[in-house]
Amino acid sequence: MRRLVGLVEHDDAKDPFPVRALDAVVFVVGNATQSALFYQVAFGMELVAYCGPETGNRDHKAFVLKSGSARFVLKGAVDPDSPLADHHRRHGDGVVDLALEVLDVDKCVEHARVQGATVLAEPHDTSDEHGTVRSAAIATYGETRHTLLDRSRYTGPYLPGYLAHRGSYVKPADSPKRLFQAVDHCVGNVELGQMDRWVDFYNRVMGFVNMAEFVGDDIATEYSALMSKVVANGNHRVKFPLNEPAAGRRKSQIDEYLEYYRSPGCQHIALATGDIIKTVTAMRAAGVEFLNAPDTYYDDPELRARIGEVRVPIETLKEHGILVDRDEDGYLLQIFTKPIGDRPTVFYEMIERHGSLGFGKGNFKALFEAIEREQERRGNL
Ligand code: TYF
Ligand code: FE
Repeated sequence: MRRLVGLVEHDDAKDPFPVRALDAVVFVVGNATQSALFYQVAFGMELVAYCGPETGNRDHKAFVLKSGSARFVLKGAVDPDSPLADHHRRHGDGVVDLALEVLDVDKCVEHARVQGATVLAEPHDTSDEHGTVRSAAIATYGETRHTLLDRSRYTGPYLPGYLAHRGSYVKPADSPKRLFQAVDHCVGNVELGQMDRWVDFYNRVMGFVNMAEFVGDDIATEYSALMSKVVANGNHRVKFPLNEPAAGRRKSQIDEYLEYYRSPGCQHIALATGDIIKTVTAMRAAGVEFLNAPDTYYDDPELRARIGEVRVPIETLKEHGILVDRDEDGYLLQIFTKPIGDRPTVFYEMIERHGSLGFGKGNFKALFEAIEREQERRGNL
């Protein structure tokens, strides 16, 4: 496997909250049965596990999908009185859980508790014929949680209670093996003035460190009125940028999110691909809509000078609407979908890194202007 870009040496023994990896992104959606098909057809994901009424869960259905190391879990209420139905009524489709694989659930929870975290589920074991998973959960921004899992004693397809399940969708023989390999980062939107509080939460409670990239007042207010800082776990495998709205000329895209999500929550998930051209071509063919950079973006001589040589001609990037940014470590290619649900809330980013550890700072102007054009079309500026 190709080395993951940007991992750093890290001594887990000295970490009060050692995180191995992102375990899963768990969504509550209005129709998990149909969303599961969307992620197979349009995101090329593989359905691997299921629980629902047929397996003894009368409350909701849950579909587990994989692409490389990325795992998505889609939950939809079956019982009209399910808490998931209330969650969906309020927030629409969204992320309820950024689950983390940890080395020692009890140690992490104890540290989190001492640091003032809200423990939503105490450490406990669940078991089936495939073994035992130890897990717990702590609260983060809005109604989002971090479930912490130790699955070292478990060999089943996901968690106890889930059955291996392939469904009936058959991928066309000529489609790429997979469209993305991993989750690169998960971004949270928090309320005005709360970003530093949440950065502090990740520092103190979860031992995350601050990454260099941030968007301050200066850039923010000029284009799209947001501020952003990035925290990462010890080895930088798990990266969580945090945005807050800033007072700008117009309504911030973060305000629009908060208004429609009705609370802080996860704004976008960035998915790492080794071939963004192939990925975007396949996703577009399946009907996924992406934000478009204006042609002037690619014709800008300053941009061309700054980015230098990348692995494809700029004309190809222009054809596909892919953005490019370079920093001292290398470059990255990225593109953003429009919101994937009915509300203007959650969207995806596809990212191909070539050394760069950043988040596309050089693209913020073009990107935020494209987001504003969409906001305007929705009447939310
Ligand atoms: O994750 C990031 O920081 C980039 C840029 O509302 C970004 O993907 C930041 C804020 C935003 C949309 C994209
Ligand atoms: Fe991003």
